[in-house]
Amino acid sequence: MHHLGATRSSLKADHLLQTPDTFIRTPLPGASGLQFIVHVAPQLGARFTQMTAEFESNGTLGPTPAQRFLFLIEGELELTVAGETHLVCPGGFAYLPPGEEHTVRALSAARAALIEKPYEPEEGAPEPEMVIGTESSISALPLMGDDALRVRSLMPDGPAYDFAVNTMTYDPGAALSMVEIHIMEHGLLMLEGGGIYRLGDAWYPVEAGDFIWMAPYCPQWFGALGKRPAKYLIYKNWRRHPLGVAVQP
Ligand code: UGY
Ligand code: MN
Repeated sequence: MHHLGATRSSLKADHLLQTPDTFIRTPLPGASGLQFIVHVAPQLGARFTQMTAEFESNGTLGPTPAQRFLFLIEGELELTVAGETHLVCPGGFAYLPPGEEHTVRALSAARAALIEKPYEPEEGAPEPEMVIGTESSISALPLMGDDALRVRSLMPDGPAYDFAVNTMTYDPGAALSMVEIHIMEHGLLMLEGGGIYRLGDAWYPVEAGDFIWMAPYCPQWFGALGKRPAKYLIYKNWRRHPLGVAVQP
């Protein structure tokens, strides 16, 4: 319920904070029994899309022209790919390289983060390979030696892969040690807890359920507040030349 048009959501040239009270759902081609919240897309200047897919039980996802990363937030999904069927539970994720045919069907009402990006081939690099995993089975590494801020890398890192998706978990009071300003853009979904996000020259209170897009070079900093850890899922483009050309080996 809006109070005279007030919302925490904010759109600026270099960032978007989108809070659940401003989410609009839309159907997309090829999918049935589910709706999409398109958080960010090239229409806003991003070079990827990030959506939340909200499945009814038995809903099925359509194909994508791009590579796809799926992270399950709630419910259960069945992923069929390369002749095998996998059960995906909350915290489960999958990376489907471009052209990897697959089907996704919901076994219950479910909610998943979907990140899609046109693949940028790299001269001499191997083909990217499919990944299916669970966040909890990935080791958490302290960021810059800070045990109170832990990063789990869900994607493999190597020349074949042109983006990364991580979870970052902040103990109460933990914060990024610096204001970051970098060429990579981010798509970020708050999964747990909350805190203060600096984006550009604004400081926003944020909490679980919020989405943030940060354009390249958007100044960014986060500090966790409250009595429980804050956790987010974060996308960044990675390992490709800024001019967008394949570099000769
Ligand atoms: O990977 C990152 O750039 C990350 N440290 N950024 C962020 O949390 N805003
Ligand atoms: Mn960053």
